[in-house]
Amino acid sequence: MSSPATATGFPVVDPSVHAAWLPDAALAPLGSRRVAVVVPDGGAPDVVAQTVRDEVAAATAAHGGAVVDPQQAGTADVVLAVRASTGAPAGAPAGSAAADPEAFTLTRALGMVTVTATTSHGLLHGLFHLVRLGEHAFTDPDGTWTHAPTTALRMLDHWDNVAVHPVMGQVERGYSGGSIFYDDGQVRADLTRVAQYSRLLAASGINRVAINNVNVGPRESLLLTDDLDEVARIAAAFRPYGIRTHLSVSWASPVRLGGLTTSDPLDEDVRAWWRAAADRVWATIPDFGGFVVKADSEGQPGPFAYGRSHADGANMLAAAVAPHGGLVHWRAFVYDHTQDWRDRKTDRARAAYDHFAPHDGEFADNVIVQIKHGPLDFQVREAVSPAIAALPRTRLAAEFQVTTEYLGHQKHAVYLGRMWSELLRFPYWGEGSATMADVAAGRHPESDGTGGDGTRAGGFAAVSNVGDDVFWTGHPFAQANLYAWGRLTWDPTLDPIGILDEWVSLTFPGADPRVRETVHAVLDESWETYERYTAPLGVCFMVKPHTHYGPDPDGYEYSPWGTYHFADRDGVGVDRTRATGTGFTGQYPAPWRDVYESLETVPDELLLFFHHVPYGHVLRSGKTVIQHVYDTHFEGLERVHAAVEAWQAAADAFPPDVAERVTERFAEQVRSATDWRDVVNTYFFRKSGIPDAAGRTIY
Ligand code: GCW
Repeated sequence: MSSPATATGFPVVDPSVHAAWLPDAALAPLGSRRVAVVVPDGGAPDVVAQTVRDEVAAATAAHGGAVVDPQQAGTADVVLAVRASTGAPAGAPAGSAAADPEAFTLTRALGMVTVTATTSHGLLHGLFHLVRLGEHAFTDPDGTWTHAPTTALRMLDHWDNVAVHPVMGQVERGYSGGSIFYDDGQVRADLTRVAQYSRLLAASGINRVAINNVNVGPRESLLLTDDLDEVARIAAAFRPYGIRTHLSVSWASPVRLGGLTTSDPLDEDVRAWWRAAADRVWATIPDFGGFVVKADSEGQPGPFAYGRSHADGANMLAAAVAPHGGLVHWRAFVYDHTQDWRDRKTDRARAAYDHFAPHDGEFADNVIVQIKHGPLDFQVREAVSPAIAALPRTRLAAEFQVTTEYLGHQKHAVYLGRMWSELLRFPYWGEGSATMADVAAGRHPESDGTGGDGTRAGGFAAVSNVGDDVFWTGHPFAQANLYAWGRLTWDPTLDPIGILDEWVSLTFPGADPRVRETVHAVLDESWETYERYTAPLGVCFMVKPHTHYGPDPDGYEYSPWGTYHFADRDGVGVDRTRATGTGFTGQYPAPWRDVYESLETVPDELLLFFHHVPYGHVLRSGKTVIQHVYDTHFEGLERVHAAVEAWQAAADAFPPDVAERVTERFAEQVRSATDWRDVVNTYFFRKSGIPDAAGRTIY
């Protein structure tokens, strides 16, 4: 299974769970060398600096290297140093890489490797950078490189419940067992896994974690008050690796917990209640990050009940946390979930923009409006959210989902690095323009007329896929998604296939080359494979209601959730044009508002997201829509079979526990993908009456 804990008892690891991308052997290249850690004298080192020391001590003890006294640093192979200046050019402009407190500089010269940073956090990132580079850190050509994150806010959100929810379970949309934080109504007594998790996250680039579900139930509400000491224990487990803790809070807390009769954000008692609550939180956890809020969304309470806006609500909380330097992540996932399916005018895709764009400029400086990457809900293929481009004077976070709610529940092998990379690089104002990642990093081109200098960043957030499963993520290969998310938040321009390579090198150090080849064969294009056998051409939501696993083309068609595809005997798709549809295309800046509006220019893969077309409509690929549906569904399953063959030929090259779990998952993927192929093909054949040109079996 995983590597044994080192002789020093550090790092804190549970040897009975999989080591993910930090097995002992991943630290061998560093640990076999003579390493000096130099942190400023005077007083005790801060907790993160101590972590760097402990990591080095443990690695060198385990792998035959040595800790070199800082006074003798000149004799070491590796020097890790916090210095007031990293030697980067003097007067580095604010916002430049060298000025970032998490930045580090690596220099390889004359047989010595030096990593310098101005803070211990930067040094910790530099340490893990060395780990990632492996032997290359020491053997590649000489040079100097500075690395800095694209944004200071790189967050994971847990949808973990304290009490087991009767429908959603311990972890909402969690497919990896129970919660690492809570067990059946309580914070766990043993937080070893949280400590181990924080180390994995720090090594990937994450620096903030929200520890409870955005749907905040009565039991979960108490984390803010009665259970603060328990939250402090969790924060203490994260702190050594530089990760700050955030809480999801219920908008109704003043009523639920404070005994007030209202949660009206303009009510003075309500404001005082939140101020006092925030004071207690920061008194208990001085480096606490802030609150995440899902308000007026899917039944969660919010300011609408008092005739107040989202800006009123968010700003009231912002005022309460501001004296402590706290943040409010206010989610924009606001739409009518009690829609009448007969109502053809209401378009859920429009909702985030319609609710939030009018309030641009009203949100306080410490409010971050958190917007899902797509206008619907983490579908395998949907358009990018136009709201992300529409609030130039608001700090925005782009929200993603690492847990695969709509992408196979970590039973299907689906690598999401390429999908996220494509979304993060989406140029909102046309080729070469600012991207989704730029906007999240505070570089909106219309920001205050300055082009955005990065100082008003909202960063990135994503829903974690981790649970108490022995592999952390159910499917061992779903670890790659968590790793890739962290890496892309640090640098959204990284090549996602290169990230997968890093993950393989770290997770399976020294493995048979077939391991790397097989991971690539199975995962590189697995996103497109999944897309091929599920909902076609951006039509979205053909999943089974509630569980969101497996095919059910009409599952949401006559429901209140606002997710319809309008398939009939003649055609399919949602008319979101300005000319004849819901007008959604008009929410995009040029050129996309016109690119998506026109059948001539809309990309094939998003055709049915924007247009309702007859089955005989010819795609830009030259195929009809109906033939495309049939072909992709047959091909999708064939690609799964090919992945299984590649897997079976090399399974023996993987550790036996990994091999066993992956083999088991593939059996389910084949079953489920077969179901998808046949249900979707049969559905469209019965609707349209048009046979498959290739005469294959459709039921
Ligand atoms: O994707 C949907 C999920 C809900 C979730 C909601 C949200 C936490 O089906 O389970 O609730 O989104 O993002 O708030």
